[in-house]
Amino acid sequence: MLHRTLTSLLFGLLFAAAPVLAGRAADDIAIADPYVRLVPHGQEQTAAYFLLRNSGNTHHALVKAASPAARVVELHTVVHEGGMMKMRPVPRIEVQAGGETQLQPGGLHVMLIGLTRPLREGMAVELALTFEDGSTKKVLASVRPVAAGMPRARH
Ligand SMILES: [Cu+2]
Repeated sequence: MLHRTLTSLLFGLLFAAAPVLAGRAADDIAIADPYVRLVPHGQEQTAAYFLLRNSGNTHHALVKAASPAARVVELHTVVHEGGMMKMRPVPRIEVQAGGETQLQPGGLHVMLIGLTRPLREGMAVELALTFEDGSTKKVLASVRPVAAGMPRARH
């Protein structure tokens, strides 16, 4: 009887503590295959792509990105408008609990505007990704050629 009471008390405590145990985005989220599109010398902007994998039980959102490789870094998506593909800034990129969000050419991406030095294939570009809960994760994205075309910038 006592054991039973203790067990239910324990379960009660665990249940009550669940919201407190919500994981930090920086711990819950893994960044897979980060890369930056190689662009010709003289081109001032490019994009970074990666897979956001959320292994936690909390919904997270990427709200900011920064990089020493670019003067301005924005979160973008691509929209189809009047038969044209255009890039648009987005305030956040969502990652469902236990889910994945893919950044890829023709879709969501991190826009690097005003490159601070020319890119070379294989170069590592540091990205600092900040999530809604304030936690930040740093990743190294390697520069590589991307076959798919990039829509014209409309910043
Ligand atoms: Cu863009």
